[in-house]
Amino acid sequence: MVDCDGDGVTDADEIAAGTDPNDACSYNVADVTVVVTSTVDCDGDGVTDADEVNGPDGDPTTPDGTDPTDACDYLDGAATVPATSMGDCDGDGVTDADEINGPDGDPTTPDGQIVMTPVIMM
Ligand SMILES: [Ca+2]
Ligand SMILES: [Ca+2]
Ligand SMILES: [Ca+2]
Ligand SMILES: [Ca+2]
Repeated sequence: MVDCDGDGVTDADEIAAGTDPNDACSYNVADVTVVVTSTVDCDGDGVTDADEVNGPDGDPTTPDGTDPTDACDYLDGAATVPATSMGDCDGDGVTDADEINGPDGDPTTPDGQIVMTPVIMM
């Protein structure tokens, strides 16, 4: 049950399905049976395929992940790598890459967001 490219689909299943067992961006999401270990972000939304397919609970067999082939389908705040998608999912004229990455190009820093610090009344 080896999965050489780490996309969560075993080599045997990939060969049977006609996808490339050595290309972590070539697989059918429906064929994922093991935990995704690749570090690629195939759709460019800044969320790795592993995070999208495995989902918050880390189990790829439960359908709580987002679509790793749809740059408009991702969880806010889940981006860990710079987004490369030049699409504009919400149609506001700013590319997804610019929206996700922010001015410094790093999606893990909260630039552009106003962080409210709770005031604790003693
Ligand atoms: Ca594979
Ligand atoms: Ca593959
Ligand atoms: Ca992605
Ligand atoms: Ca996605």
